[in-house]
Amino acid sequence: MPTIVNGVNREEASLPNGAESSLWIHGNGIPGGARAWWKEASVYQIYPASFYDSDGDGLGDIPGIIAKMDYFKKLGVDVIWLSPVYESPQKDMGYDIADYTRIHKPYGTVQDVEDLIKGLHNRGIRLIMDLVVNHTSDQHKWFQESRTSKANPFRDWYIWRPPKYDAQGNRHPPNNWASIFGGSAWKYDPKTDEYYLHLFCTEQPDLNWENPKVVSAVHNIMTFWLDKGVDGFRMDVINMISKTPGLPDAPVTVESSPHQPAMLHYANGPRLHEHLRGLREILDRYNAFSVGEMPSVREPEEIIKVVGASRKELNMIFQFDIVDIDSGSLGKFSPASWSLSTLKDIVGKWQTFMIERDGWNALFLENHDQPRSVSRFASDSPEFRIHAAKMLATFLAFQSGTLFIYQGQELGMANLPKDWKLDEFKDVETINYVNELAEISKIKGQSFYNQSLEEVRSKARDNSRSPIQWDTTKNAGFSTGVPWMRVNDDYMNCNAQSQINDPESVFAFWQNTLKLRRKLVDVFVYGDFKFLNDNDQNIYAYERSHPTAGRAVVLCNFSSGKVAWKVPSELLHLLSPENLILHNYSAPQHIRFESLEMQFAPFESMVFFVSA
Ligand code: TEU
Repeated sequence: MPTIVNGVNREEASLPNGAESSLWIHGNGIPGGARAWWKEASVYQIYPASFYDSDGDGLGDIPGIIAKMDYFKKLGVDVIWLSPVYESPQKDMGYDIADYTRIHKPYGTVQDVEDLIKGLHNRGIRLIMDLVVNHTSDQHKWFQESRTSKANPFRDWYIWRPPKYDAQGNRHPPNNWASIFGGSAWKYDPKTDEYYLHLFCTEQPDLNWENPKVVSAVHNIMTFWLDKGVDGFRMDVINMISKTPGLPDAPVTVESSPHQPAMLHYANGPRLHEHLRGLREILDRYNAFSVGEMPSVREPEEIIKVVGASRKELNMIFQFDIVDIDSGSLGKFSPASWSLSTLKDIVGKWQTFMIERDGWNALFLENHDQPRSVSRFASDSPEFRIHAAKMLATFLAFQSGTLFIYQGQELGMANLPKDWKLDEFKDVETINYVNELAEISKIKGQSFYNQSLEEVRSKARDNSRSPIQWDTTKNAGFSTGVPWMRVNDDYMNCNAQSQINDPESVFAFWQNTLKLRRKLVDVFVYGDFKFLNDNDQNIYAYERSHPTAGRAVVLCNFSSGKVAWKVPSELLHLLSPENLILHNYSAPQHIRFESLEMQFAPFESMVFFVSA
């Protein structure tokens, strides 16, 4: 019988090559739990506006994506996640949906989506779409009806409340919740003398999931697309659909503001799991994939209720521990430095927790809401960008979980230049914040404004929304028209055409990484994880192992310096050149055994493997 400690099967795994036994953490005796296609998959996220413009109107479109299907095949991804392409006034780049069963005209048609599904399936690639059902656009017919009168049948499809009045008779919102995009989370509608809730921008009214008709309408949206062959969904802020009954005020945590962060009242509310089980029933009819986006929730015990295999809710979720690592106490645009030891703690926590509890991770460092990871977590300087992008690929891709790559990450695309004027930034979150900042700075002064602006430039969602850099022609080959957003100036040095046939490119490195992950799936997807939680502030080292498949060690230098790393004695025999299976430098790396030290070049990463 294996030794059970705290309910976890902690046995001395019989490691290959007589390596010293180590404490390996795995769950139900099967490392990584039951096998499934969605666990082994790598997912490539497309932000349609910026991917490829086929008709020269300056906006990416679905025919443009269809034109690039062989690119996805060449890269070696298994699933495409398509950010919203539905009919929308585009106040939040399509995350404000006016009709879930029609396509935003500049993007194409439903037929184009069907053609995309067919073309991808013919290439053995699946398609998941974005399910944005915490809110709609204020232009959705449901909301247009809802706002006409309190007696309208659609009134209760949204969250309306009467005003509050103070002793002086001044009108106020129903509670003190702040919108995530700034200001109050309530918008007053004079026609019916009530406020409606919008956790995001005013044009994104929250749906009322207490209304069974809303739940049923969402189920119908899912089956509409699943019946067309869509293979699953990424579910936008799905943990916000259940709010605290009574919508009580949030505690005052920002003294200077009348509006307070209220995540405790809208993240993972009391009926969330009931609703998620309802969505899962639909998904299971199609063996469909689900990844939920769950900002503002950190507790592993809360998250395992969603992604635990036995819970029958979602396959996995995006949790925000890593992408919030540099958010200060006043939110994402307030400064905070981060350390490698914090990153180690986060990754170690989630890797071991999900293996122990038969849950599943979604692995990501970038998406359309985040800045470029090479700029944020490493370096986008001309000297280091390529090695740094490859090192981050190594860091991420060999962890246990489903791997997500955001468009352009496979090329090592970087943040927008620091000297761009603010009018190049198009995102509603950025614009709202900069306007708010201008007001605050009237009190806090110019230096506060300048410093805060630097944070905005580093973290704005716009950084990852500039057009994909395809080649060195006008607009980097993205569009023959005027791009909706300016192309990054570095496209001459960073573009797909110069990389797809270059064995030393970031693209080629991702190709190899995905091949290795697939080839050693028992180790890298299903294997155990051992975190080397050493205090080294430069080297991130972790081990993966599967009793019958073998053992791997992943080493990443997160610094721009040449560093020496004291090799743990139990790894010495493994870290030899003949076991090196992936290296982001072409020059061979030699380990100096006598001093038990390994020398790392800037942002150097290596993966060593020995079979069982
Ligand atoms: O984002 C959820 C969310 O919390 C965002 O506020 C995000 O975390 C933040 O912008 C990080 O800076 C989802 C979508 O991914 C985002 O694009 C939408 O704007 C938002 O929901 C509303 O649909």
